[in-house]
Amino acid sequence: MLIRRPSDIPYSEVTSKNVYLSRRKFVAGVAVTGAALIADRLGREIVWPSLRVQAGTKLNVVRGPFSTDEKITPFDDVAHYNNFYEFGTDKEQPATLARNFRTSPWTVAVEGEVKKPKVFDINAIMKIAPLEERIYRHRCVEGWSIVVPWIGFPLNGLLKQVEPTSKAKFVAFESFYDPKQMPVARFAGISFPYLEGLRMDEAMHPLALLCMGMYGEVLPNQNGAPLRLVVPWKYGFKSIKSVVKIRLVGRQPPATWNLAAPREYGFYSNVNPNVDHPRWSQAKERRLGEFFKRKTLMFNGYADQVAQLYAGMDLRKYF
Ligand SMILES: Nc1nc2c(c(=O)[nH]1)N[C@H]1C(S)=C(S)[C@@H](COP(=O)(O)O)O[C@H]1N2
Ligand SMILES: [Mo]
Repeated sequence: MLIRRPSDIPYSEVTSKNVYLSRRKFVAGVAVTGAALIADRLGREIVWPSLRVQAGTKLNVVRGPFSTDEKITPFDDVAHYNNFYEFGTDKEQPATLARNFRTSPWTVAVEGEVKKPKVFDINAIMKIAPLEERIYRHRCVEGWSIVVPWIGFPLNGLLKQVEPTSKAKFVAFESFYDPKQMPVARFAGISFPYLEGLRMDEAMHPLALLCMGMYGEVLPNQNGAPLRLVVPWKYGFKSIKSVVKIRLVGRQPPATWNLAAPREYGFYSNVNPNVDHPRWSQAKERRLGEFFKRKTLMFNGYADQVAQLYAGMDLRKYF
């Protein structure tokens, strides 16, 4: 996990905010009907359920809550500086090595301590709730951050569909893994499938986003298509990509980085400038595309929304 110098980053100002905003205006011009939530690149509506959810497909979105008004990071930075170890450990590898990743058809099993376990098709998931655009800060434990207009709806919208029982205390997430499509994964030094977990109240929190798109479009493969989590008050590795299984459970589930190096990566992994990683400080961060570092904020700036989830917990012990 190296932090690259700004001069090493090739895509910095390639897509400006203006280009993104004009794309957005284009999307806004597409007619919205109850049935068709998606349009293709020419703005033609695609009617359910024939949709193939493919990177770059335009999405019609409503404006969601919790957005920051900070400068949005250029699309090309966010799509070419990735951690997705299944497709390589260098930041620019996933954009190339995930190009032919098959994300359609795609299903997600939601099971465990629930009254109505179900295997959802990705198209059915996208119909559960209106797709919202939410501009969130994202802070990687390696010390870089980005501001991204994600598209999705609260994770709790999916969880409510299966009716969790009172025994459900945590939610376990599992990524897709296929060594044939991900041949370089075996050099990554972590085990696959990639696993993550949240406490039930964290998973039900309205900030926790089930994410299917960014910048007005279906997610690029390297950003976790067709479905990922975005948990903005936690370090980036909690935002698991390309999810295929969600299991509600009674006990704290295993999580990939916590398994690999438990002293370095805790289960909670809330962004916390006062608790350093054993090998590097978490007090500051560098926004992709910027030169000077900025101070990292408690809970990544979402303390007003989430601090009460951790009232009375020792955040040095539960890091
Ligand atoms: N399946 C999977 N999910 C993953 C990772 C991964 O290697 N595999 N990396 C995590 C890390 S460390 C970060 S910072 C974010 C990066 O998301 P982005 O590439 O969209 O910025 O994805 C997270 N989710
Ligand atoms: Mo990360």
